[in-house]
Amino acid sequence: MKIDVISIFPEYLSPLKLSLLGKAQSSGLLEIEVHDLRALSTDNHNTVDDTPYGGGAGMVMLPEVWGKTLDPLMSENTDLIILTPAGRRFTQKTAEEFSTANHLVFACGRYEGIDDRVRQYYSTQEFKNRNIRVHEISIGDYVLGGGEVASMVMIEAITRLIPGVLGNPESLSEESHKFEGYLEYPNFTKPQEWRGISVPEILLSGNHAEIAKWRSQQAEKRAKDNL
Ligand code: 6GU
Repeated sequence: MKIDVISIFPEYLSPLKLSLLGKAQSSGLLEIEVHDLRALSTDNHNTVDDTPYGGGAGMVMLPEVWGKTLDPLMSENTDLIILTPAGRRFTQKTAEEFSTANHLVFACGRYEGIDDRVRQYYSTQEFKNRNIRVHEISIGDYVLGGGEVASMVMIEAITRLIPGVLGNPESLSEESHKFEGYLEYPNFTKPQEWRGISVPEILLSGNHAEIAKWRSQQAEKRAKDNL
């Protein structure tokens, strides 16, 4: 999978080089490229935003600099993801859908967002014919300063579903088959007793059927408590 991320703060995305994502890139499973939006700004001040038509608070990101940056990245079979708190909610299901994608481009907006004509332009028939889709996505009901952290959340959730990226593929199939990716039971390891608190007896019993039953009850209880 190829991933491009565009931001006015490319250093903000440096964690993408670390850990499992770093390994997946050195092994060639994944290629992540971060682009500085200001690299293609046209004036001396590297302006990327201006006041909104119609008035109101804040600044809007200029379509021209986004167009110049996105045009060379829009290859055949690409999903363009515009990060915005007004977008469709990102879930485990969305992560699964994007995990089989060929090429993801993340457009990280700042300020009050990107001029809507950028979304409109890359949604036209010309781009549909080239197998290019545009998505506006939010990671939850709260407002962040920009799309950078949201893009990293999505990239981590999506890429760990790519075969070979996660260290232990067992943990993936347990998640998806038993708990549909979001419910989990509580886990314990050594020692058997820690600060006066013991590991639940059932987990030491060796009775795998009973352990599975207990775990699914616990997962269900957690899901209810979190409502
Ligand atoms: Cl994708 N962007 C911003 N700025 N805030 C958010 C978000 C995205 N998702 C939730 N809040």
